[in-house]
Amino acid sequence: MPASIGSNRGRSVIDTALQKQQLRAAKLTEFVRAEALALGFDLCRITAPDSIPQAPDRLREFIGNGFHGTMAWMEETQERRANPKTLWGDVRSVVMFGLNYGPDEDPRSILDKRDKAAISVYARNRDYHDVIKGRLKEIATRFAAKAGEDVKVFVDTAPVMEKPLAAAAGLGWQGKHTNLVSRTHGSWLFLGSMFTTAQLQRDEAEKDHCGSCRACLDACPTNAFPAPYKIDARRCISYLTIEHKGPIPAEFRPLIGNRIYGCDDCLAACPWNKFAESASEMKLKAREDLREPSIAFLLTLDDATFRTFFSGSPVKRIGRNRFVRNVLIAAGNSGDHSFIEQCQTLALDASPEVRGMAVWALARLMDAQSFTTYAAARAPEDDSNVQKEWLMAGV
Ligand code: B12
Ligand code: SF4
Repeated sequence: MPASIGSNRGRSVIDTALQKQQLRAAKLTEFVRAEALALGFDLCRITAPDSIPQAPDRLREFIGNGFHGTMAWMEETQERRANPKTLWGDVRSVVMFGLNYGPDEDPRSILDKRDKAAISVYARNRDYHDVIKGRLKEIATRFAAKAGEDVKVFVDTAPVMEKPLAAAAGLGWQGKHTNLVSRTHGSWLFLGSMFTTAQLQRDEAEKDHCGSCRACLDACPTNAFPAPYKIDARRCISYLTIEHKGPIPAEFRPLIGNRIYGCDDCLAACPWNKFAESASEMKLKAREDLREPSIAFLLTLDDATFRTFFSGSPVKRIGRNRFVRNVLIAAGNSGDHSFIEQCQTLALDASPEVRGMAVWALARLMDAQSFTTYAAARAPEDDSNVQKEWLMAGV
């Protein structure tokens, strides 16, 4: 038999095998997308594990600059975070999911209501980690059964660079505020991912549509963007109120206003949000009592009432002391003298985190004469951070 006939036959065997593989990939891709939409995700697109070659250098730069602050876990997981293949050597496809959580009204409207406290939109209901993880696990179970392949699902806390991967999959692009922006859902998207050993059809990356707009950069109250597309987390109110333990650096306290858990200003400023409305019935709705909670009420929370009030909410994660520390900053910024009595009670709290911030709030709310008289009668203080607060208050 002439060699050319043999190699033609060989080629056609390979072609048929390839066609079969492609058909299988197409069917599995269709399956995962349909499951995602049925479970209430707004977007589902696929990328390759090696689609973010620029991420390792950018993450190195971010950590090298110290922009991660005290989030030591970012440093510890750097290698795995920057490269999906290092996290899981067998992964062949990365499926990225987006869930719209666009608010019904402009979340900035509460910032002028000085007796109210602003909880960022993402934290106004059940913990999105639980919601998304639950849905991802359902998809993963069905997908693994259908495909006979291995899967792993991740949301937020795993060492996965969700934003660059979502951009590579074409869910949107990383905006100048560094978050993913979508043409259909603006800046209000949660992200999650499913890694799998299955070969799936890959989607195209999305282009950057920020243009010359710099609304998000100008909206930031603490100037947390050293340059477009780069964030110094140490200056971000989200980091300061959620991740940062102990006293919040004094320079940021007046700028925090009444934002007591996270911040939405850069997201809310994004012009692409006009497309964020979603008719989905599975969209997370805000808990009514977390839309505009009163500072006076939140200052009364002890450990037990805090846990009950924030049961199932992401806010619970930071614990009562850090939370009340944040509420005291809002009280100190309010100019509302009716909070003085509550702040005086909290200046005697068992937690130094709380006592210190109560001193700061009192120094702002009381007139100089009354504060001096009050300080002269203060209880002895052995915590060095609280002692510093009294010193900063001029006592
Ligand atoms: C650490 C973290 C934070 C930190 C640091 C923020 C940050 N931007 O990294 C803090 C606590 C401040 C934070 C705050 C918030 N977070 Co957060 N956070 C994360 C987490 C866990 C890791 C992010 C990370 O890897 N950062 C490291 C840096 C280096 O990576 P990067 O941000 O992608 O940085 C890239 C750019 O700088 C880019 N870059 C550099 N130069 C250039 C140049 C150009 C031209 C381009 C295009 C890009 C580019 O390259 C870098 C690497 O890709 C992710 C979950 C996850 N596992 O991904 C959630 C996540 C990013 N957070 C989220 C949310 C919702 C928030 C808040 C809105 C919460 C709130 N309301 O308070 C704020 C938003 C603040 C902001 N403007 O980013 C969502 C964002 C969803 C989305 N649509 O993008 C995520 C994805 C969680 C989720 N699963 O939904 N967060
Ligand atoms: S979340 Fe708020 S503080 Fe953080 S970068 Fe955006 S606007 Fe600035």
